[in-house]
Formats: sequence, structure tokens, C-alpha cells
Amino acid sequence: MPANLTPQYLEAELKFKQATTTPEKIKALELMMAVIPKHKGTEKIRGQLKSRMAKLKEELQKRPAVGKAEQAYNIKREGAAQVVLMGLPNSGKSSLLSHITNASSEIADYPFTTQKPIPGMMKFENLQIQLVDTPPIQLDHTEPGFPNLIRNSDALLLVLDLTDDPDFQMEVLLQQLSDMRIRGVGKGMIPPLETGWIGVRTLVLGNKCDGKNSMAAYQTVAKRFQNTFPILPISAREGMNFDELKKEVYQLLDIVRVYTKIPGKEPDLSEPVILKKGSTIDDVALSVHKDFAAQLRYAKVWGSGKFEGQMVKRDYPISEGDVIELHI
Ligand SMILES: Nc1nc2c(ncn2[C@@H]2O[C@H](COP(=O)(O)OP(=O)(O)OP(=O)(O)O)[C@@H](O)[C@H]2O)c(=O)[nH]1
Ligand SMILES: [Mg+2]
Repeated sequence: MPANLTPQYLEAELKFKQATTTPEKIKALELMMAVIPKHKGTEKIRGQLKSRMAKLKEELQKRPAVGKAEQAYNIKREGAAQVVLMGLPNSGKSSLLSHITNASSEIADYPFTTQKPIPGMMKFENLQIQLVDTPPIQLDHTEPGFPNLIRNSDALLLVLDLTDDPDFQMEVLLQQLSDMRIRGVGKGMIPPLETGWIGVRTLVLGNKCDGKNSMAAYQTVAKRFQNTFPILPISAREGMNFDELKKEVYQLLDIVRVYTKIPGKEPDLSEPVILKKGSTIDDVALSVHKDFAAQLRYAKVWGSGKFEGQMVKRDYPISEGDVIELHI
């Protein structure tokens, strides 16, 4: 039976063909469904329109799911710094998170155990540093939220499995970083980079150093990369070299801890003010309050001064462990 479609319907169909977004397509399709003559001859077409509509609605439903996956990579920063773990499947990232922080992440001897980033807090002296476990790197796919997680972090730990060709793993990780326009920077200043690129402080961990031939593998990979990155053998499972690891992470962060005190009182050494290396008294005052910084007249410094309690100006560069009395 002929369909005998009306000009009204054909116009709606044209609108549908011209629509570029899913909501636009749905709107046009709704119109087509409303104006199509309802008789035996259009039965088949009406069926097709219905299933097209179902598909479009499904597409619309899927979108927030993509957003959700990215959302999972939005890890709220806590503590003095955020440090991301990155490695191939089974390298031991979740073991490290579970054994060095207060959090736990599923550990298994099969690959792709971890499905989304999981944060945990690692205590180092009087600081808490956030570590973020991540799903493993895959050769042909990068999760959409992953580059931003690394870009927004303060440092990166590359976790290598010493029992499984760590040189190859290192090459893969560096390639992946480069695809994300991220340059791992181990030592020295972060160099000026091309537009769109970002440098992230990077430490390499040779994990599973408890394995039989692990230390030989470590020597080989260390020899190749130690001029570029700090590198350390660890055992996430046995907790080997964790003290060293924490120290290295702290050094990587390029931060200093100072303590403020009120005149006539002792400083609270459990509450450091954390600032970037190279900060001044001005930055310390700013960390208290911006009005405080504006009114600052001078400060007294215990620690790095020529003598204890030396009077200094606002541009005085602070050093690790300084105790500072701000005067307004
Ligand atoms: N011998 C040894 N085995 C380890 C060590 N760390 C982890 N493993 C083992 O390696 C396997 C993988 O550990 P996971 O911590 O799940 O590795 P992962 O990198 O999180 O793995 P994915 O989530 O799949 O990326 C498990 O069987 C762990 O017990 C280690 O230091 N020494
Ligand atoms: Mg894991």
C-alpha cells in the first residue's frame, strides 16, 4: 500500500536530516511521528521512526555516563600535595597504595584490577601527602580524565615491575606521557616547554625488588634513566624502602615547611605552613591572611637567620624548618 506522505511530513523529515545534535534530531523526529499519516501504508515507516527514536534516546542517556567516567578522575586534593601513581597492569600500584597509605585498593595477580582512581593519605613526618592509585596504562587507549589528573597533580610516580622487563615499561610510560603532552621532569628546574606541554615532577619506582632477579633488572633500568629521573627500588608488598620513598617524594615536591609563632609563645611544630621552595616572608604572611600581608612590618626568624630571632624584611627567602614570628 502506498505511504502517501504529506508535505508536512516531508518538511519534518528534511529538518531531521539537517539536524546535527541528538536533541535536535529527537525534536525533528517527534514532529515526523506526530504528522505522519496513520494508516496501514505507513505502518512500516512508523515502526522505523519508533526504533530510531529509541536509539537516539539511548544515545542521550549514554552521554552523562561518559561525563561520569571523567568525573571519577576528578580527585579532590587533600593534604600537602597530590601525587599520582602510573604504571602498566600488575606493576603493583594498588599494593603500594594499600601498604603506604590509610586507604585500600583491590590487589590481584591478574591485570586491570583497578577500574578507577583511588586516593589515600601517606604520612611523612608532620605531613600528609595524597597518593592516587590509577587504572593501568593500556597501549592503545587513554581514559579521557587521565591526562588532566596528572596535569593537575604535584608529582608523578612511575611504578615499574622489576620482574617483567622494566626498560620496556619505562618506554611505554614515557610514550604515553608524551602523547598526553606531559614531560616527566626528574631533576633540576622544569625547563621551558612548547605551548600546550606541561612538566610534572617524576620519580621512578622499581617495584617487586624482593623478586629473584629484580635487583639485576633494577641496575639495568637505573643505569639508563638515573640521569633523568630519581629512581628507587622498592617492594610494595614487603614494605621495603618505604622511608626512602617518602623522603624522595617529599624532595620531589619542591616544598618547604615553616612554622609560625606568636611573640612570647612556642611554635606549634605539628602544624607546618607549606610553601613552594623560593617563597619569602611575604608568602608566609599571605598564607595567614591577605590583610596580614598588607600590614606586615617585619618578621623575626629562627633557623636560617644569621642569629636566632633575626629581624628580616618581607622579601627574605625562607628555608626548610624556619620558625617565623610575623609583626604588623
Ligand atoms: N613479589 C612482589 N609482588 C608484588 C609486589 N607488589 C605487588 N605484587 C603483586 O603483583 C600483583 C599485582 O599487584 P597490584 O597491586 O594489584 O598491581 P596493580 O598495578 O594495581 O595492577 P592493576 O590494577 O591491574 O593495574 C599482585 O599479585 C601483587 O601481590 C611486590 O613488591 N613484590
Ligand atoms: Mg591496581
